[in-house]
Amino acid sequence: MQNARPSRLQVFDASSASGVDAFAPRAIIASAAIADVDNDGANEIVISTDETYASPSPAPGVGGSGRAYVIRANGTIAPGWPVKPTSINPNAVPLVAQGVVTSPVVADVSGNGTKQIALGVFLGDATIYNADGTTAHTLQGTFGGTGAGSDTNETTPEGGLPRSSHSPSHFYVAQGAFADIHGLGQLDYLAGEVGNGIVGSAAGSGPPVLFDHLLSAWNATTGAVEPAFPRVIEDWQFFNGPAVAEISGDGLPEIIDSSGGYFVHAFNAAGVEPAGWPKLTGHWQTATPSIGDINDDGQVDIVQTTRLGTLFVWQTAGETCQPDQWRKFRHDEWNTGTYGADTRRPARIDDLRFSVSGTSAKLTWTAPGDDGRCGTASAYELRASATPITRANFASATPIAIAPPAAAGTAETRTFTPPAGALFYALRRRRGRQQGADRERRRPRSPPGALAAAGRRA
Ligand SMILES: [Ca+2]
Ligand SMILES: [Ca+2]
Ligand SMILES: [Ca+2]
Repeated sequence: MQNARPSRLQVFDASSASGVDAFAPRAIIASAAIADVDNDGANEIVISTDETYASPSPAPGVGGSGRAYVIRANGTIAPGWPVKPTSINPNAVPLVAQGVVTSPVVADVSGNGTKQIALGVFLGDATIYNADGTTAHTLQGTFGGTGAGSDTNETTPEGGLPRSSHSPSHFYVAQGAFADIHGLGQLDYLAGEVGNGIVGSAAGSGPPVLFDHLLSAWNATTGAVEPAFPRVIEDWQFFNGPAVAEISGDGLPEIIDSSGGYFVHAFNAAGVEPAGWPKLTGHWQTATPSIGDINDDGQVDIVQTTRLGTLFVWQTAGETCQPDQWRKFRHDEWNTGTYGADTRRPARIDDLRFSVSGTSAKLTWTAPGDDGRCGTASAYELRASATPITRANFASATPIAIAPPAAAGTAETRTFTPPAGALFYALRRRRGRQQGADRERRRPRSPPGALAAAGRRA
């Protein structure tokens, strides 16, 4: 996607579609989501734009609306789209605060195959739309009064509960995410927001008006505000947003969220941060945190870059093999922006050994997982040949049936009668079921595993 004016939505792989072309009269600074929104077997492109229109307005003479689209693979706009979310001021700052500037996020909230899409226009309400463009939930950012979120129980200026006087909250330029923050198989929608004071601040001259910066969370099924949210954070979330993973060792996910205010927070569904959090970087952060086990020690690590160019990495107590949540900007390695998209290959088999025992051949290796070194792959494909086996000629080598995979990390041994003349063996594993209950009902497509080869004498 590029943002020359007028903007074009360009598909760069010409073989994948006949062409998606110009439709937006203004810039696109959001990233597209790619998902089979209508569950017909073909992916759609979900994209929002900087377009703004004077109507429909939330009130006469005030505000306007933005636009977001679902584009089918043949380049046409899907029925019911674009949606036209309304704002009290959708045209505040050229490019960065104009229309729907942040990236739509997608999830199968109800688990029936069709997807929901969450997005927000600048100074509007975040909204969850159905696949057909109808509104599932307008996410009112109301909070406060008494109890959670009230002035009286705000305990800290940062990381605490918002001031009720700053209700309602408004969507602006922070990114959103879907995640199962309770670990119960029900999704929440998360987004950075600002308190209502920004409306007075935007109204004109005079002394600065203070307002809370917030991390908001709603039950995506009901649209209700989570009781422990929104949380107050220090500063603007300028095109960054939350990432989600279990990092404390208690099995319940944390929402990792940063801002211009130098801190990286890790709130669980109750709004509580683990010991040692938040982290101080001392810099303005403009990137969504990324989560993965970068040193392969079985526990996930959190990576945060800062605007001044420092890269922070924190080790955590969260198991590497955990249900997938929202581990980076745009969710996954393919940047689908879609909760549940499974883009992880099985880990490489890197210890394949071959030996001969009488008339039998024997292969040994350590079982890879289904997602990296996690889970159980669905099948092995063993091939033999008199000549070296490569990815290109793998399919033409002689297949040898062997028993299916054991769980990741298991020592595997298979003995078999070698085909006549076989000198080389190659082993590949195929993807299996998703791990975690909430992933079993989704049907993502997955990349095949890499090839492991062993050779010599049969
Ligand atoms: Ca489709
Ligand atoms: Ca936790
Ligand atoms: Ca690690």
